[in-house]
Amino acid sequence: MTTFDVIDPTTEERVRTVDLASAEETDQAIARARTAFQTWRRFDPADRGRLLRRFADAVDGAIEELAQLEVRNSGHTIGNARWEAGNVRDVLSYYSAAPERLFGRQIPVAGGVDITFKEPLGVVGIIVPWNFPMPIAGWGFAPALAAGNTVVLKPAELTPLTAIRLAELALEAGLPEDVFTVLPGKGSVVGQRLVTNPEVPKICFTGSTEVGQAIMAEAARHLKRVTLELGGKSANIVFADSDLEQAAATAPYAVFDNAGQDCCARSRILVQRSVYDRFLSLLEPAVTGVNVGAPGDESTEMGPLISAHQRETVSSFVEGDDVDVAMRGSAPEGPGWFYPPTVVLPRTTKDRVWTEEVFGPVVAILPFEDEAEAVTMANDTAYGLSGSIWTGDVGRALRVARQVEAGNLSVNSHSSVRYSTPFGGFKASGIGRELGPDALDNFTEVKNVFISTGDA
Ligand code: TAP
Repeated sequence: MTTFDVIDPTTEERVRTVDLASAEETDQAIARARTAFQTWRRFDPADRGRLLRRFADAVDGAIEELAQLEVRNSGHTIGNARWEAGNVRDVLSYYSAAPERLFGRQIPVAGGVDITFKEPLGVVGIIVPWNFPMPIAGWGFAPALAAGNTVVLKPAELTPLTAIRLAELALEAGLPEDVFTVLPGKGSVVGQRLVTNPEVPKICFTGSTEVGQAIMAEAARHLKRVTLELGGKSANIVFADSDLEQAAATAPYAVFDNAGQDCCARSRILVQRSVYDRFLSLLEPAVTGVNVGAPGDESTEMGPLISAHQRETVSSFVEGDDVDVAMRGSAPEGPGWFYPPTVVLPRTTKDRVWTEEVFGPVVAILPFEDEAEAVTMANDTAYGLSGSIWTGDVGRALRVARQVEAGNLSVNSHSSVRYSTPFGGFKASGIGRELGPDALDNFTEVKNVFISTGDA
């Protein structure tokens, strides 16, 4: 049996040793989920909804336990971790209404009645990254289960603990065995097998663009459905007519939250040139004021990075003679993979820190002249996940929002994610939508049935 030592990124100490599944065990779990699908899909829709509500209640009762587990496994601040566990509860509760509302259509035709059904797909494979272990798992399994699929979920090797607990809570809530299976394991073993096993018709993947591309290529060989939630390099566009104090005070949290390990991080700040200097001076206290420390402390705003490897990756964007650091916050010394909030002034729009996803607490700032240049610069990226627009002009807010090539935009706010609204990327940021009413379409196939009335 292969095992993995889960390490606390704050103390660098072992939290638990987890057994990793093999390719054969993955096949066996898929086969069991396939059998369970035959009954789960036929459940009375009201009962399926009731069980998902009980699962939501079980998560609600375990919020503090799950949150503390995430603090230790992932170094998330306790405030964030409580929100993340609460998000799983809310997503389950939102989709618990879906089984009774998976409406088809009745389409007028000659000679009979034509109706459509939204049929479940079968066993859905969900591959989760380490940056938001709980919410990203929930965004996959809640709508998938609600639509009548069964799920085999692979958490990231680094962060399996909350997913393991969620699977236990599902059983405690009364979900039948093998409807929702969590299988800790390596991406190259369990993840790969989920993608290649022909009994899994759908893969829901969140992670790096490279692995997402490889999964899509392999999925194409089997014509598997995919939802891909990949990286981002989102723009925070600040116009001169905005509430500059508010824009500067909130910008750090739009990129340093979760230590910048967030695909929605607004890691490029674009500021209109006429207010550029003033914005920088307002930004400085906001950056140095970010409280970085032990994630279990209630007042901490930013914890450590997930791993020593991730810290090396992040620092590779900043260390070097050709990088101009404008300002820097603080980070604790000693154990823990901390990295200080850092603001960089790129020399050109070709600099790596301006073009590549850092996935750490590093933000780059550049000025723009006018609205047209702001849009051009915002769109000058392979990615298209999210972004923010700060302006006092509602017409401009809508004009720019319509032109920025990204799936999730916010005006005078940095909000990206609500369980009741769709979330997903344009361009290299992904394919498909999670959350809101749209997610169910990604876990069902439309079936058309014509019934002759014999009078054609
Ligand atoms: P990935 O390698 O993409 O890992 C994401 C998930 O995919 C993990 O569960 C991983 O398993 C699994 N996986 C890896 N190789 C696979 C394969 N060949 N087949 C199937 N599944 C596979 O991301 P990472 O290496 O952890 O992070 C690298 C960079 O990706 C980050 O620095 C960041 O830029 C980006 N990233 C983006 C996101 C989002 S939300 N878009 C999330 C995480 C990372 P293991 O846990 O075993 O590796």
